[in-house]
Amino acid sequence: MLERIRALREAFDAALPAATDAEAIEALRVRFLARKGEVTGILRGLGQLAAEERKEVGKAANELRQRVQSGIDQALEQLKAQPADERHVDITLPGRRPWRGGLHPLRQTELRLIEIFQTMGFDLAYGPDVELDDYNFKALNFPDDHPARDLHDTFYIEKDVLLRTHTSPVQVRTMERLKPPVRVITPGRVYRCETIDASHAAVFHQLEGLYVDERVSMADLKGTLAAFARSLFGARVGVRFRPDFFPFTEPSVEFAFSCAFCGGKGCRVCKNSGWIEIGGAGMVDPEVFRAVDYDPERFTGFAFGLGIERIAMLLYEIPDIRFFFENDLRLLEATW
Ligand code: FA5
Repeated sequence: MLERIRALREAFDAALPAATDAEAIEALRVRFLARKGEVTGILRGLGQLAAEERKEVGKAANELRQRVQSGIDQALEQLKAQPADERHVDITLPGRRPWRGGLHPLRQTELRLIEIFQTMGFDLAYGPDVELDDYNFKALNFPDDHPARDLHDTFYIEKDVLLRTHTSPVQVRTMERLKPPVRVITPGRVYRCETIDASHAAVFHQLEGLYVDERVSMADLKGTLAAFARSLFGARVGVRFRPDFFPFTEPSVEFAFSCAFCGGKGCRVCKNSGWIEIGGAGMVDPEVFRAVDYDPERFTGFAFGLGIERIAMLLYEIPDIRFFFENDLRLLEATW
């Protein structure tokens, strides 16, 4: 037994100088002193020895235990005292990258749209989310109790105060402020008490455009929207205009872009039509000009309002509008 203790001491003395990092020191501790360690094993076996032998072996084993313990303590002390770059740290390894946030795909889309229209000469204008009935409806030629109001399921705050249902009230606010020529776009959040599905949300974003001057025509509207579609989706995108109705434009159209998912052949996303509705547009109704004191005999203008989510769905090939609001990292990372 004494022989074994001596061999262990020699093994420990030989191994200690090589244990220069925390991991190697811990390995020594486990090998000699842990519950199943070699020194612990000897100490445990003392009970089975004859009384005289026990005394001698016990003494030697305890000395070895102390030697190992103090050797390990010293090695740990030394390790702590060493400067960090000598502690076997590979300082050439690249550091851990901090987590970097990105812009939400809707914000990225909005910024792209703003850039395209700014290069065409449109300025930016903004209006409030909490809006007066006068701006959201009345000045836009929605008479009281007119059924067109039912198209917008409105969240009312008070009788004449509401969450705007579209960005069109900013047209009125802008024309009250500026004299023609006026060329603005107004991005923003809008609210409708809608049934939510793959292409409808209750809170979503629109971008409104307004151009008023002498001799602005429907051809200018079509050319502007077609140029916009091509800047976003390339020369092959199709743009379709169909008659529609809005109280504040006459004539009015709805416009659609060919479906980016199937190239216009028809698929689940475009409900097999090959087209995705992007927005409404038209020539500003003379009634709206009268409400803001513009002379309808002298000025004409076009306006359009498009859904930013619809464009983002096409750009990033996202088949369901609800993904934008779930903050799933797979979507946020894939679109950044
Ligand atoms: C309007 O809101 C008009 N203010 C647009 C307009 C502006 C017409 C200027 C004429 C002149 P509409 O309700 O169709 O129109 O909405 C316009 C676009 O917003 C739609 O084509 C669609 O892209 C988007 N949109 C409408 N409802 C939702 C919804 N619930 N969720 C997501 N996008 C929507």
